[in-house]
Amino acid sequence: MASSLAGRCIARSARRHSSVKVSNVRWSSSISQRPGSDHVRFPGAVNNKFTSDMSFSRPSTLPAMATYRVMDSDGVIVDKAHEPTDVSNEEILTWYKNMLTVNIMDIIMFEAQRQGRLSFYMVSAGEEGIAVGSASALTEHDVIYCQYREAGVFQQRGFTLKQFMSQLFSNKNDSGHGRNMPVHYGLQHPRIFTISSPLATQIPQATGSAYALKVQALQNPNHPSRVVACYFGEGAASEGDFHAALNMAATRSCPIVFVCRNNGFAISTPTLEQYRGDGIASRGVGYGIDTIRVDGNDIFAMREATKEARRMALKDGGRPVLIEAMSYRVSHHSTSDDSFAYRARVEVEDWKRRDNPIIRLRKWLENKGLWNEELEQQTRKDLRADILKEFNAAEREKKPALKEMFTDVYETLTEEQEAQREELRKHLQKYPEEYNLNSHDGGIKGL
Ligand SMILES: Cc1ncc(C[n+]2csc(CCOP(=O)(O)OP(=O)(O)O)c2C)c(N)n1
Ligand SMILES: [Mg+2]
Repeated sequence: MASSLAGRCIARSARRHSSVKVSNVRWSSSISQRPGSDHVRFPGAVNNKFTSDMSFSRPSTLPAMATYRVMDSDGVIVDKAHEPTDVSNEEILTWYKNMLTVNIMDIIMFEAQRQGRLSFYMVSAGEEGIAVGSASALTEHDVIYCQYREAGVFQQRGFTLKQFMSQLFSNKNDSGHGRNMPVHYGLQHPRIFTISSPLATQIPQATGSAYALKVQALQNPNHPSRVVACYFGEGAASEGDFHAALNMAATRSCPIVFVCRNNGFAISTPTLEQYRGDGIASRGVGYGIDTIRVDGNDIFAMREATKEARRMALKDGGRPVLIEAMSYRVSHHSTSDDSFAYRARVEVEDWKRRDNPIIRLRKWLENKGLWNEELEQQTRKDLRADILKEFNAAEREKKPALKEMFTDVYETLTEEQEAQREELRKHLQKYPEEYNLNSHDGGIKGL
């Protein structure tokens, strides 16, 4: 019943939207070429002219897509028409504090991993503006898929320090019950899907979600309009999943905003070795997707571009939009990486000095008289104290109950799972001194 209703809705929407044009085109293209026409009408290229000038399109001769910015590196708004007027100073201060929170948390957690208190960590240094700026333009109804370097999205959406720390320490309060590597956050509310390690898998999933939202909107037009926002790195865009997802989103006209963070590296592979085209933006255009390249160090540009992308994504029943956000990965890839093995320290230092989304917004706030050194020092001190409080509490907290190893795959445990649990129980009873059973919630009884 539900599926047939969905089917009717899709069919109705298809008639109402893009397919109307497509079917006309197909119909007219079936009347072969009109004599004397200067246009070609192949089914796969419906609007192009004949030419007797044989010239190959050479991407290397085309200008690179420009990078949109609102604010320069001195925190000055370049074109006063783009002064952020749709948002209060208080809200802008919240963005600043959110970027600072993630930045301070990164420093603490990176160190904690080095001390052996945490198994793994990834920082998002230099990319806080992309995450916080774009997330600030989304509504609470929008659905989000992330890669792993977007802690700022979680922070902007209200993920609490306790939630961050519970996941990082895999304790019993972790919503994922300690089954994931650190940094693979996720929570049903505020509607952010759990991060998964295999690159790019979230991109087709996000397109599928956007298609579902489109169908939902047709079934229930009174539901608040919503889009999917899907984040990924430029390295992930080398996966087949990226291409399938973009093409699917384009052909099915799905309401989705793709946010590609182009930070110059996929672990040790620099972008020059990843592609020869004009970044990831040119691929969006290739798939017939409205695309913009944005300065990722400029939080105002990120917000404005995402807000507009969101509006466009909802227009006429839905369409995808691609944002390529440019930045430089000033950090190592993760705690498992030493990037000075493949890039010069001086290059990183140069980028750190040259630009940074946090310093840029700070300059803007100071120019406005909204911020000063004293506030900076006090805020940093307070945030550090808040983070350390949750850090210490989470580190001391019990690990998830042992039974969580078996739950949440099937609604109830299968016979095989029951047998495996029993086998584990016997093993733990036989060798209790080999395991730190009491660090788990309920000890052996928690199995
Ligand atoms: C399918 C798959 N292949 C390879 C990896 C290993 N891997 C993890 S992160 C990464 C680089 C991704 O680079 P990018 O998408 O640019 O994100 P960034 O780390 O720069 O934020 C690679 C190759 C993986 N996790 N999954
Ligand atoms: Mg990258």
